[in-house]
Amino acid sequence: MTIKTIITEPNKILRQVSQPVSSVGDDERKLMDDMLETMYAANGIGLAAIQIGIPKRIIVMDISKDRNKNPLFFVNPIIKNKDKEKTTYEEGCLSVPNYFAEVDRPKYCEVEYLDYNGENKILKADGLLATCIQHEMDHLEGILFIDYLSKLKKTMIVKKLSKKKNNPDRIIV
Ligand code: GNR
Ligand code: NI
Repeated sequence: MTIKTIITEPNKILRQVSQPVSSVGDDERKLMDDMLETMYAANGIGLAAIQIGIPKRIIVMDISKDRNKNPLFFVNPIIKNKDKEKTTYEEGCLSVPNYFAEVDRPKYCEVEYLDYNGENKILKADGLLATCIQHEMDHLEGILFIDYLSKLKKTMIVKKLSKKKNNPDRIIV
């Protein structure tokens, strides 16, 4: 397994729309292994393939808090159902390092996808799991959480990231 470099804003690659995978084979599993290792190394709870520069509809996630890892793999995910009710979560993104902001998203959703073995699955998600899967699925469309902020906040973040010097640890906008 290999730890890959995570692409950060501003970078046009992050705006690409990712393409569906035709089947889950050894190449895709190798990619998912590398993505998971990269995500763990960066202390993230999710990662989309485009964040390491690969425009495929593949996501890895692990929202477990303890040492008992519980990785989830999503290939070609589709949202089947989502709540009208919204929930607010303070989101961050490995491609927008050190910046955090509240984002509203549907509180509950159902996602259909292929797993690590290429088997068709449905996940019913709420709480952080629902927030995270929707954040990751946005990456597949070239959307970042900062796109939901005011133009002023978004511009400020992108400007600061493009200078990337003396970035403090954690900035909540
Ligand atoms: O590590 C991550 N934490 C997080 C926190 C709140 C909402 C979404 C996320 S996903 C993020 C990792 C990432 O950038 N995935 O694309
Ligand atoms: Ni992200």
